[in-house]
Amino acid sequence: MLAVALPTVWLSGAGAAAQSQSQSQQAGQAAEQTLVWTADNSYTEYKSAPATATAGPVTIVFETNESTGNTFGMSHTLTFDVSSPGYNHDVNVNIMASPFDTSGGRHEVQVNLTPGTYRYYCMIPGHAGMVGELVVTSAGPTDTTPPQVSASVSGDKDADGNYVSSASVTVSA
Ligand SMILES: [Cu+2]
Repeated sequence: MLAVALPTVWLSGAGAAAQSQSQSQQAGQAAEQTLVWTADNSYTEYKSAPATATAGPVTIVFETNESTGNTFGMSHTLTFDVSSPGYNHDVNVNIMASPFDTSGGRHEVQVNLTPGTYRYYCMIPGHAGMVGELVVTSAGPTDTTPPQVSASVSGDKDADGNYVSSASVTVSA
């Protein structure tokens, strides 16, 4: 009897794994990316900036205030290039931020990124060194096909159909 029960255990285990994979895929589709740029007292570089992202909806956060090291009250922008050849120009991001603006120097915008490279910079005069690139790759194809799982038991059975001595359980996925 124990051997007969085994494939049931294996099958439910595989089924549970398939279910959890499916749930994580749904969670992955629902999850939004958040990309954060920060600026401090420097006018030659952003304090931090993302280098890569995945195509799709993205929340862009640009923050420059005391918590990011901007103690001079300096204004910066996060501006996406819309004219230089060789870059994506399909989103409009031009955020002006300073620690004492009405948002406390923290701004958010929603955009939809497409595969390619975006160039961003700070357009405050004298801040030309604040420039960088964001490389966006396409989201991988979503696997919505459940895994194929099968199990079979082979061995010698008694008159009641119970396996005697050892039985082999073959599971394929
Ligand atoms: Cu700047």
